[in-house]
Amino acid sequence: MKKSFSIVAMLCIFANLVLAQEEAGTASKPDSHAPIGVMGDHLHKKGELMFSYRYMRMSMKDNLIGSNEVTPEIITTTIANPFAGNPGMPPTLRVVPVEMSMDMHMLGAMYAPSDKVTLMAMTMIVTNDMDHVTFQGGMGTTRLGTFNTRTSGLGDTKLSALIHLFRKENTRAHFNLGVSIPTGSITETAQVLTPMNMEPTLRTPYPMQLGSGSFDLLPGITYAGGKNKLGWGTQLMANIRTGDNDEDYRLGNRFEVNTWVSYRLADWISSSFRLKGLTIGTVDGRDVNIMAPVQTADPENHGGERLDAAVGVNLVGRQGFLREHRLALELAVPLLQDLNGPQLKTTSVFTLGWQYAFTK
Ligand SMILES: [Cu+2]
Repeated sequence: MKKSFSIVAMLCIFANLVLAQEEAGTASKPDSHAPIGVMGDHLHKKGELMFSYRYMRMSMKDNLIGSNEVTPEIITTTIANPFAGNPGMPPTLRVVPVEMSMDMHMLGAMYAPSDKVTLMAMTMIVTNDMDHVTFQGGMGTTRLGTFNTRTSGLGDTKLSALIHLFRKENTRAHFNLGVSIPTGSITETAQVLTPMNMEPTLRTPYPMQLGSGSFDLLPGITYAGGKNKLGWGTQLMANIRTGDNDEDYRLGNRFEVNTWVSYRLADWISSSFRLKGLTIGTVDGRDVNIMAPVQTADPENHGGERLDAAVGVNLVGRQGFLREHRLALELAVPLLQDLNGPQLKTTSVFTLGWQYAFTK
Protein backbone atom coordinates (compact mmCIF):
# COMPACT_ATOMS: atom_id res chain seq x y z
CA MET A 1 0.00 0.00 0.00
CA LYS A 2 3.02 2.22 0.44
CA LYS A 3 3.43 2.29 -3.34
CA SER A 4 -0.14 3.39 -4.08
CA PHE A 5 0.16 6.05 -1.40
CA SER A 6 3.29 7.53 -2.96
CA ILE A 7 1.65 7.48 -6.40
CA VAL A 8 -1.40 9.37 -5.10
CA ALA A 9 0.88 11.85 -3.34
CA MET A 10 2.87 12.38 -6.53
CA LEU A 11 -0.33 13.01 -8.48
CA CYS A 12 -1.53 15.56 -5.93
CA ILE A 13 1.75 17.44 -6.08
CA PHE A 14 1.67 17.40 -9.87
CA ALA A 15 -1.97 18.57 -9.96
CA ASN A 16 -1.25 21.41 -7.55
CA LEU A 17 1.77 22.58 -9.50
CA VAL A 18 -0.27 22.61 -12.69
CA LEU A 19 -3.29 24.28 -11.11
CA ALA A 20 -1.12 26.98 -9.63
CA GLN A 21 -0.23 28.14 -13.12
CA GLU A 22 -2.07 30.25 -15.61
CA GLU A 23 -3.59 28.35 -18.46
CA ALA A 24 -1.61 28.28 -21.69
CA GLY A 25 -3.48 28.43 -24.98
CA THR A 26 -1.28 26.47 -27.35
CA ALA A 27 -0.02 23.67 -25.12
CA SER A 28 -1.14 20.14 -26.01
CA LYS A 29 -4.20 18.49 -24.51
CA PRO A 30 -4.04 15.59 -22.05
CA ASP A 31 -6.27 13.48 -24.30
CA SER A 32 -4.19 13.97 -27.45
CA HIS A 33 -2.35 10.87 -26.25
CA ALA A 34 -4.13 7.54 -25.77
CA PRO A 35 -4.32 5.89 -22.34
CA ILE A 36 -0.75 5.09 -21.24
CA GLY A 37 -1.17 1.33 -21.74
CA VAL A 38 -1.44 1.91 -25.51
CA MET A 39 1.81 2.31 -27.48
CA GLY A 40 2.45 4.11 -30.76
CA ASP A 41 -0.87 5.94 -30.60
CA HIS A 42 0.25 9.36 -31.83
CA LEU A 43 2.46 11.03 -34.41
CA HIS A 44 4.65 14.06 -33.77
CA LYS A 45 5.12 17.21 -35.79
CA LYS A 46 8.25 17.55 -37.88
CA GLY A 47 11.33 18.05 -35.70
CA GLU A 48 9.63 17.03 -32.47
CA LEU A 49 11.37 14.66 -30.11
CA MET A 50 9.76 12.79 -27.24
CA PHE A 51 11.24 10.78 -24.40
CA SER A 52 9.19 8.45 -22.28
CA TYR A 53 9.44 6.12 -19.35
CA ARG A 54 6.80 3.56 -18.51
CA TYR A 55 6.57 1.26 -15.56
CA MET A 56 4.26 -1.68 -16.08
CA ARG A 57 3.36 -4.36 -13.59
CA MET A 58 1.39 -7.41 -14.55
CA SER A 59 0.12 -9.55 -11.68
CA MET A 60 -1.00 -13.15 -11.95
CA LYS A 61 -2.43 -15.50 -9.34
CA ASP A 62 -4.07 -18.96 -9.29
CA ASN A 63 -4.62 -21.16 -12.32
CA LEU A 64 -7.20 -21.52 -15.05
CA ILE A 65 -7.90 -24.23 -17.59
CA GLY A 66 -9.96 -22.40 -20.16
CA SER A 67 -12.01 -20.14 -17.90
CA ASN A 68 -12.25 -22.59 -14.98
CA GLU A 69 -10.22 -22.23 -11.82
CA VAL A 70 -8.15 -25.24 -10.84
CA THR A 71 -6.30 -25.83 -7.59
CA PRO A 72 -2.69 -27.07 -7.46
CA GLU A 73 -4.06 -30.34 -6.04
CA ILE A 74 -6.28 -30.87 -9.09
CA ILE A 75 -3.41 -30.03 -11.44
CA THR A 76 -0.94 -32.40 -9.77
CA THR A 77 -3.37 -35.33 -9.75
CA THR A 78 -5.05 -34.91 -13.15
CA ILE A 79 -2.71 -33.18 -15.61
CA ALA A 80 -0.30 -35.50 -17.42
CA ASN A 81 3.38 -34.63 -17.43
CA PRO A 82 4.34 -34.25 -21.12
CA PHE A 83 7.84 -35.56 -20.24
CA ALA A 84 6.57 -38.75 -18.55
CA GLY A 85 8.57 -41.73 -19.81
CA ASN A 86 11.88 -39.90 -19.54
CA PRO A 87 14.14 -41.11 -16.69
CA GLY A 88 12.93 -39.89 -13.30
CA MET A 89 9.86 -38.12 -14.68
CA PRO A 90 6.57 -38.57 -12.76
CA PRO A 91 3.33 -39.37 -14.66
CA THR A 92 1.61 -36.09 -13.68
CA LEU A 93 2.74 -32.51 -13.09
CA ARG A 94 4.32 -32.13 -9.63
CA VAL A 95 5.26 -28.45 -9.54
CA VAL A 96 2.55 -25.79 -9.83
CA PRO A 97 3.05 -22.02 -10.21
CA VAL A 98 0.72 -20.17 -7.86
CA GLU A 99 1.64 -16.52 -8.33
CA MET A 100 3.68 -14.40 -10.72
CA SER A 101 4.54 -10.78 -11.28
CA MET A 102 6.17 -9.22 -14.30
CA ASP A 103 7.71 -5.78 -13.90
CA MET A 104 8.81 -3.79 -16.92
CA HIS A 105 10.73 -0.54 -17.03
CA MET A 106 10.41 0.79 -20.56
CA LEU A 107 12.46 3.62 -22.00
CA GLY A 108 11.22 5.12 -25.22
CA ALA A 109 12.09 7.80 -27.72
CA MET A 110 10.09 9.23 -30.60
CA TYR A 111 11.32 11.52 -33.36
CA ALA A 112 9.49 12.96 -36.35
CA PRO A 113 11.70 13.54 -39.40
CA SER A 114 8.55 14.81 -41.15
CA ASP A 115 4.89 15.45 -40.37
CA LYS A 116 4.05 12.14 -42.06
CA VAL A 117 6.49 9.84 -40.27
CA THR A 118 7.34 9.39 -36.61
CA LEU A 119 10.11 6.98 -35.62
CA MET A 120 9.92 5.17 -32.32
CA ALA A 121 12.41 3.10 -30.31
CA MET A 122 11.83 1.30 -27.05
CA THR A 123 14.00 -0.77 -24.78
CA MET A 124 13.15 -2.32 -21.46
CA ILE A 125 14.31 -4.00 -18.30
CA VAL A 126 12.13 -6.94 -17.30
CA THR A 127 11.86 -8.72 -13.96
CA ASN A 128 9.83 -11.92 -13.67
CA ASP A 129 9.03 -13.36 -10.28
CA MET A 130 7.20 -16.67 -9.81
CA ASP A 131 6.09 -18.61 -6.72
CA HIS A 132 5.55 -22.36 -6.94
CA VAL A 133 4.41 -25.27 -4.83
CA THR A 134 6.14 -28.64 -5.16
CA PHE A 135 4.31 -31.90 -4.39
CA GLN A 136 6.25 -34.74 -2.84
CA GLY A 137 7.39 -37.76 -4.86
CA GLY A 138 5.59 -39.21 -7.86
CA MET A 139 1.99 -39.31 -6.61
CA GLY A 140 -0.48 -37.92 -4.10
CA THR A 141 -1.16 -34.43 -2.80
CA THR A 142 1.42 -34.04 -0.06
CA ARG A 143 3.02 -30.62 -0.36
CA LEU A 144 6.79 -30.85 -0.09
CA GLY A 145 7.39 -27.12 -0.07
CA THR A 146 7.39 -23.88 -2.02
CA PHE A 147 10.04 -21.99 -3.96
CA ASN A 148 10.49 -18.75 -5.86
CA THR A 149 12.28 -18.11 -9.13
CA ARG A 150 13.29 -14.71 -10.40
CA THR A 151 14.81 -13.59 -13.69
CA SER A 152 15.77 -10.05 -14.55
CA GLY A 153 17.54 -8.15 -17.29
CA LEU A 154 17.28 -6.46 -20.66
CA GLY A 155 14.15 -7.32 -22.65
CA ASP A 156 13.57 -7.11 -26.40
CA THR A 157 14.06 -3.83 -28.27
CA LYS A 158 11.32 -2.41 -30.47
CA LEU A 159 11.82 -0.11 -33.46
CA SER A 160 8.81 1.31 -35.29
CA ALA A 161 7.77 3.80 -37.88
CA LEU A 162 4.36 5.41 -37.57
CA ILE A 163 3.12 6.38 -41.02
CA HIS A 164 0.50 9.08 -41.48
CA LEU A 165 -2.59 7.80 -43.28
CA PHE A 166 -5.06 10.68 -43.03
CA ARG A 167 -6.08 13.57 -40.87
CA LYS A 168 -9.50 15.15 -41.25
CA GLU A 169 -11.28 17.57 -38.97
CA ASN A 170 -11.57 15.58 -35.76
CA THR A 171 -10.06 12.28 -36.78
CA ARG A 172 -6.69 10.87 -37.76
CA ALA A 173 -5.17 7.52 -38.62
CA HIS A 174 -1.73 5.99 -39.07
CA PHE A 175 -0.02 2.71 -39.77
CA ASN A 176 2.32 1.18 -37.21
CA LEU A 177 5.21 -0.69 -38.78
CA GLY A 178 7.59 -2.16 -36.25
CA VAL A 179 10.14 -4.86 -35.58
CA SER A 180 11.16 -6.42 -32.29
CA ILE A 181 14.86 -7.22 -31.99
CA PRO A 182 15.73 -10.16 -29.73
CA THR A 183 17.96 -8.41 -27.20
CA GLY A 184 16.31 -10.25 -24.28
CA SER A 185 17.85 -13.49 -22.98
CA ILE A 186 16.11 -16.83 -23.56
CA THR A 187 18.62 -18.89 -21.58
CA GLU A 188 17.83 -17.74 -18.03
CA THR A 189 18.20 -20.27 -15.23
CA ALA A 190 16.93 -20.55 -11.66
CA GLN A 191 17.17 -22.86 -8.68
CA VAL A 192 14.09 -25.03 -8.20
CA LEU A 193 12.71 -27.52 -5.68
CA THR A 194 12.04 -30.92 -7.24
CA PRO A 195 9.50 -33.53 -6.00
CA MET A 196 12.55 -35.58 -4.89
CA ASN A 197 13.60 -32.73 -2.59
CA MET A 198 16.60 -31.68 -4.65
CA GLU A 199 17.46 -28.12 -5.59
CA PRO A 200 19.12 -28.07 -9.00
CA THR A 201 19.56 -24.95 -11.15
CA LEU A 202 17.65 -25.38 -14.42
CA ARG A 203 16.72 -23.43 -17.52
CA THR A 204 13.50 -21.62 -16.60
CA PRO A 205 10.28 -22.29 -18.55
CA TYR A 206 9.13 -19.95 -21.33
CA PRO A 207 7.22 -17.29 -19.31
CA MET A 208 10.30 -16.62 -17.17
CA GLN A 209 12.56 -15.87 -20.14
CA LEU A 210 13.23 -12.20 -20.88
CA GLY A 211 12.72 -12.08 -24.63
CA SER A 212 11.16 -13.95 -27.52
CA GLY A 213 14.52 -14.89 -29.05
CA SER A 214 13.12 -14.15 -32.51
CA PHE A 215 12.81 -11.17 -34.80
CA ASP A 216 9.15 -10.23 -34.65
CA LEU A 217 7.07 -8.04 -36.93
CA LEU A 218 4.81 -5.52 -35.25
CA PRO A 219 2.25 -4.28 -37.77
CA GLY A 220 -0.71 -2.22 -36.69
CA ILE A 221 -3.17 0.51 -37.49
CA THR A 222 -4.38 3.30 -35.23
CA TYR A 223 -7.45 5.48 -35.61
CA ALA A 224 -8.22 8.25 -33.17
CA GLY A 225 -10.43 11.25 -32.90
CA GLY A 226 -11.85 13.84 -30.57
CA LYS A 227 -14.56 16.42 -30.37
CA ASN A 228 -14.91 18.99 -27.63
CA LYS A 229 -14.13 17.18 -24.40
CA LEU A 230 -14.57 13.68 -25.77
CA GLY A 231 -11.82 11.59 -27.30
CA TRP A 232 -11.79 8.09 -28.74
CA GLY A 233 -9.56 5.70 -30.56
CA THR A 234 -9.04 2.17 -31.78
CA GLN A 235 -5.81 0.35 -32.45
CA LEU A 236 -5.15 -3.05 -33.95
CA MET A 237 -1.68 -4.46 -33.30
CA ALA A 238 -0.01 -7.77 -34.01
CA ASN A 239 3.21 -9.46 -33.03
CA ILE A 240 4.20 -11.97 -35.71
CA ARG A 241 7.22 -14.20 -35.01
CA THR A 242 9.32 -14.53 -38.14
CA GLY A 243 10.96 -17.83 -37.29
CA ASP A 244 12.32 -20.19 -34.65
CA ASN A 245 14.84 -18.79 -32.20
CA ASP A 246 18.25 -20.28 -31.31
CA GLU A 247 16.60 -22.68 -28.84
CA ASP A 248 14.34 -24.09 -31.59
CA TYR A 249 10.97 -22.64 -30.67
CA ARG A 250 8.90 -19.57 -31.33
CA LEU A 251 6.45 -17.89 -29.01
CA GLY A 252 2.84 -17.66 -30.18
CA ASN A 253 1.75 -14.78 -32.39
CA ARG A 254 -0.12 -12.09 -30.58
CA PHE A 255 -3.08 -9.99 -31.76
CA GLU A 256 -4.38 -7.10 -29.77
CA VAL A 257 -7.27 -4.70 -30.25
CA ASN A 258 -7.68 -1.63 -28.11
CA THR A 259 -10.56 0.77 -28.08
CA TRP A 260 -10.87 3.71 -25.74
CA VAL A 261 -12.87 6.78 -24.91
CA SER A 262 -11.64 9.73 -22.91
CA TYR A 263 -13.19 12.73 -21.31
CA ARG A 264 -11.28 15.96 -20.67
CA LEU A 265 -12.07 17.10 -17.16
CA ALA A 266 -9.88 20.22 -17.52
CA ASP A 267 -7.16 21.47 -19.84
CA TRP A 268 -4.58 19.49 -17.89
CA ILE A 269 -6.41 16.30 -17.07
CA SER A 270 -8.44 13.67 -18.90
CA SER A 271 -9.88 10.38 -17.75
CA SER A 272 -10.19 7.31 -19.92
CA PHE A 273 -11.88 3.97 -20.24
CA ARG A 274 -10.38 1.29 -22.44
CA LEU A 275 -11.23 -2.21 -23.56
CA LYS A 276 -8.45 -4.48 -24.68
CA GLY A 277 -8.91 -7.78 -26.45
CA LEU A 278 -5.92 -10.06 -26.68
CA THR A 279 -5.26 -13.40 -28.29
CA ILE A 280 -1.94 -15.23 -28.04
CA GLY A 281 -0.96 -18.55 -29.61
CA THR A 282 0.78 -21.52 -28.01
CA VAL A 283 4.56 -21.97 -28.15
CA ASP A 284 5.62 -23.67 -31.37
CA GLY A 285 8.53 -26.11 -31.14
CA ARG A 286 10.36 -26.53 -27.85
CA ASP A 287 13.58 -25.81 -26.00
CA VAL A 288 15.08 -29.22 -25.12
CA ASN A 289 16.65 -27.67 -22.01
CA ILE A 290 13.22 -26.83 -20.62
CA MET A 291 12.08 -30.14 -19.18
CA ALA A 292 10.37 -30.36 -15.81
CA PRO A 293 7.06 -31.67 -14.40
CA VAL A 294 5.58 -28.17 -14.39
CA GLN A 295 2.80 -26.77 -16.62
CA THR A 296 4.92 -23.85 -17.90
CA ALA A 297 7.44 -26.28 -19.47
CA ASP A 298 4.72 -27.61 -21.79
CA PRO A 299 4.62 -25.53 -25.02
CA GLU A 300 0.84 -26.11 -25.17
CA ASN A 301 0.15 -24.30 -21.91
CA HIS A 302 0.72 -20.82 -23.26
CA GLY A 303 -1.47 -18.15 -24.72
CA GLY A 304 -5.21 -17.87 -24.85
CA GLU A 305 -7.66 -15.03 -24.95
CA ARG A 306 -8.36 -12.16 -22.61
CA LEU A 307 -10.62 -9.15 -22.47
CA ASP A 308 -9.46 -6.36 -20.14
CA ALA A 309 -11.19 -3.20 -18.97
CA ALA A 310 -8.98 -0.30 -17.93
CA VAL A 311 -9.48 3.07 -16.32
CA GLY A 312 -6.83 5.75 -16.63
CA VAL A 313 -5.84 9.35 -16.15
CA ASN A 314 -3.65 11.53 -18.40
CA LEU A 315 -2.10 14.72 -17.03
CA VAL A 316 -0.19 17.31 -19.01
CA GLY A 317 1.72 20.33 -17.74
CA ARG A 318 0.53 23.46 -19.52
CA GLN A 319 3.08 26.08 -18.57
CA GLY A 320 6.37 26.80 -16.88
CA PHE A 321 8.82 24.00 -16.26
CA LEU A 322 6.07 21.38 -16.41
CA ARG A 323 4.95 22.42 -19.87
CA GLU A 324 4.59 19.38 -22.16
CA HIS A 325 5.53 17.00 -19.37
CA ARG A 326 2.97 14.25 -19.20
CA LEU A 327 2.16 11.89 -16.39
CA ALA A 328 -0.37 9.12 -16.87
CA LEU A 329 -1.52 5.98 -15.16
CA GLU A 330 -3.87 3.20 -15.96
CA LEU A 331 -5.18 0.11 -14.20
CA ALA A 332 -6.56 -2.80 -16.18
CA VAL A 333 -8.40 -5.84 -14.87
CA PRO A 334 -9.50 -8.83 -16.95
CA LEU A 335 -13.22 -9.24 -17.55
CA LEU A 336 -12.84 -12.56 -19.37
CA GLN A 337 -9.99 -15.06 -19.68
CA ASP A 338 -9.88 -18.24 -21.67
CA LEU A 339 -6.41 -19.71 -21.29
CA ASN A 340 -4.59 -22.64 -22.85
CA GLY A 341 -4.08 -24.13 -19.45
CA PRO A 342 -3.37 -24.88 -16.80
CA GLN A 343 -1.95 -21.38 -16.75
CA LEU A 344 -1.73 -18.55 -14.25
CA LYS A 345 -4.64 -16.11 -14.34
CA THR A 346 -3.95 -12.40 -14.83
CA THR A 347 -5.35 -10.33 -11.97
CA SER A 348 -4.27 -6.80 -12.94
CA VAL A 349 -2.03 -4.74 -15.20
CA PHE A 350 -0.87 -1.38 -13.86
CA THR A 351 0.92 1.19 -16.01
CA LEU A 352 2.51 4.46 -14.94
CA GLY A 353 4.19 6.67 -17.51
CA TRP A 354 6.04 9.92 -18.00
CA GLN A 355 6.43 11.56 -21.41
CA TYR A 356 8.13 14.75 -22.48
CA ALA A 357 7.99 16.21 -25.98
CA PHE A 358 9.94 19.17 -27.34
CA THR A 359 11.20 20.61 -30.60
CA LYS A 360 14.86 20.24 -31.38
CU1 LIG B 1 5.30 10.73 -28.57
